[in-house]
Amino acid sequence: KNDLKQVLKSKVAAEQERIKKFRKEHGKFKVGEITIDMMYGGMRGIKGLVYETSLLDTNEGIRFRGLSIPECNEVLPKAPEGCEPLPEGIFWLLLTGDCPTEENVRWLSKEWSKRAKLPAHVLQMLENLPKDVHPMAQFVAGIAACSSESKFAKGYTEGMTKAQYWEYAYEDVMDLLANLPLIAAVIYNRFYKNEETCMKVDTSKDWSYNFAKLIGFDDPGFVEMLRLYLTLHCDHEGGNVSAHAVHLVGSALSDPYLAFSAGMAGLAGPLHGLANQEVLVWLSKLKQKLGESPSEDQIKGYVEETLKSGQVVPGYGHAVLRKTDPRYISQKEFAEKHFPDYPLYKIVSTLYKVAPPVLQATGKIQNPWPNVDAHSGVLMQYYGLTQMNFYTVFFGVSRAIGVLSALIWSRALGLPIERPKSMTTDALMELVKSS
Ligand code: CMX
Repeated sequence: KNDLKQVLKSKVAAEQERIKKFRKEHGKFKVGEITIDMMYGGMRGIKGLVYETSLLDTNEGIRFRGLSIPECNEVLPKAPEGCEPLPEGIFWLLLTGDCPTEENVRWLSKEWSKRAKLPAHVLQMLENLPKDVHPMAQFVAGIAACSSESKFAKGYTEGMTKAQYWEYAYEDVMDLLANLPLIAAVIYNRFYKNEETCMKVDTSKDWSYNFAKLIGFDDPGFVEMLRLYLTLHCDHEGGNVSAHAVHLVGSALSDPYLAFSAGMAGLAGPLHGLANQEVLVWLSKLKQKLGESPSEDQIKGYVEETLKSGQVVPGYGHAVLRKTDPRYISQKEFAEKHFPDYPLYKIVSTLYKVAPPVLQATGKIQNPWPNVDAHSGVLMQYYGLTQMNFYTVFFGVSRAIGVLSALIWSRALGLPIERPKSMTTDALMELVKSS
């Protein structure tokens, strides 16, 4: 009952059947309308993708297989000595739709630690990269280079059947999740410490503990923070850039390593995952200018200046959400519990008070509230992980959990190659004229 692949096997056939029936009965049902503004506007509001693992409500935030973030924090298993949910648990939940038992989660921790073994050529390639290559670019390269190990690609060459796609994808996903902390650690240790990474993983410990250890952090507080962080950033339905990129590239039957590296290239953008780095850069400039304990008015003035100079206020706003991101709240609660008097946390809390009205007053920003990236860097800073251009790599390790669970399901459901129709402006004008 702990073997995840067997658990999944029992679900796949039933789900295929359910969807077949649903499509037969309602395949021609109209889901919505597409306007010209939507086409020029980044496809906002177009319901055009099927993605099973999570769903975003504009006001409530994300739900993972129906569970809100506070519900997940409550019900997901914890480490024997910890209070925060284990990311292994959310992987089990996203993949199977069932809340895992403690035993399930311990099985998964062991399974990932057993599979952790980075190919020598990947290590060598990372070691040969110049140090000024951004950690996210290194991460993308490291993941893509692991494609040499893909069981999915090998299976395809050897003629696996369509019904077997998901099983081969599952094997790659498990190997990739096992190896992501190693790839991240090699980059971190070389980039910031000029050190080789000791690749030993403790098979009696969980994924986050081992990840923290690999980068030289053994403070139990940091490990707990990492467990929460890696759980919170795992998935945000299918249309965001990283999830959509993985889905799109995976639909061409590129193997999970290649599909995931494409998603990570998207996460590296400043309007998406890089925003957590941008927040810290922005906060550091604020501190440089205004000192460690600025007043509310000073912070408000800094937000106004940022807007006046034509820049975005990083960590605020969202393409879909219209309220404070519950992932922000969850991180805030963690900070409140562990370091309520940390000066940087106080600045971030004051921002939460003063920034939304300023953003709202512009009249054009759809969502003036903070998103996940407004808080995560502060947690890292408190525990001494100060290298901000590494933050998006943590985000990426976590994001793997959701987008790769979804990728397994895309292959299990036999979703075809993605190919929406594009139009030229002339063709659109013609369409309007002839209507
Ligand atoms: N600061 C300043 N201006 C902002 C803003 C912000 N935080 N958020 C939105 N705007 C501006 C947009 O740039 C846009 O301006 P123009 O019309 O002049 O181009 C206008 O407000 C309307 O934008 P919107 O419909 O509210 O937001 P979008 O869906 O276009 O963009 C997002 C969403 C997240 C890219 C945007 O809010 C932003 O740039 N935020 C800052 C970066 C950030 O925190 N990104 C992380 C998001 C979470 C994640 O993916 O990790």
